[in-house]
Amino acid sequence: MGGQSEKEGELLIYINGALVPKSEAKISVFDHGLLYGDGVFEGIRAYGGKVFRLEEHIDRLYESAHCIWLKIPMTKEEMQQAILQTLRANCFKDAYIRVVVTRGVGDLGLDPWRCSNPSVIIIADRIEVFPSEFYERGIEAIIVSTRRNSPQALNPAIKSLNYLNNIFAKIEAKVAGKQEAIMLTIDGYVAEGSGENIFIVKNGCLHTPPAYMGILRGITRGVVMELACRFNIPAYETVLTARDLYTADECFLTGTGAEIVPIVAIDGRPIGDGKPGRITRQLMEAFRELTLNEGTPIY
Ligand code: PXG
Repeated sequence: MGGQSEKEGELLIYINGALVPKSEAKISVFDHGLLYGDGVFEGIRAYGGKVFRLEEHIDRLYESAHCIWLKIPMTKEEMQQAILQTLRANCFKDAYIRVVVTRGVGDLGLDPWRCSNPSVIIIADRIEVFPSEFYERGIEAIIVSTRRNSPQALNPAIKSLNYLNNIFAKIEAKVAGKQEAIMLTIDGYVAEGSGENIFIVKNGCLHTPPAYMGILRGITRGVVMELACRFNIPAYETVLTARDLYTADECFLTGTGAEIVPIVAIDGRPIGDGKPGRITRQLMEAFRELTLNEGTPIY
């Protein structure tokens, strides 16, 4: 995407109120974020000097923290300012922002009450976008054997630091030589990608699995639903099976990192005519435009 610049030298990382050079940005080995994956995070993007859907991301971060009994030691307004400050300190206009809040330093026991101070980390870095051919030609995905975490065990709606479930899925796709993984729920219904939500187009209508299936309520997913409404494309939350994916007219993934990526084959079966579909392309274009036109100004 380009456009971003970095002040001479090192990236500055926000850790607990201070901006420190990347080489000095360190966290204790006793932090429960490391020891147990005990924490929450967000992935956010800035486009052309504006942060896309910043408030929604901050709201989701605080909701995730609330669900795991973690009190973020700053207000949402302070969090917003800390994110903008980190972007400004690095002179970024286009960036990927990772906000991490961990349980903090404790001892070797699980007990989170022994951790007194949550660690707040904000990393702003250059965006590593997918290769442009992914968007032009679409990607191939497989339905992996690793099932999405059951909401009764660890609700995927909580964006926690436990991402092994998603990493297993990604590994399965890579081992199979495909770009993305599609995960099913424990009951065998379509859930989501390894780090993206999934949509299909069938007979001119958009369908995506309902949030209650046990998925992350993606912010990009929400934006796509808004765009569908604007274009009068009927959009539904529908319980989907593998068969619905194979027989879809179009299919795509949505996420902050991926944006909207067409899927043109699943488990070796071409989707539609095996090329990115018309509605997918319409939504991709509208999404791009939206990211450039709205957002919280950094400067
Ligand atoms: N599902 C899962 C499991 C995710 O982690 C999404 C859907 C899409 O949500 P948003 O709000 O971004 O539209 C996500 C978030 C990465 C990366 O580096 C991607 C995500 C999270 C962390 C890292 O690819 N996607």
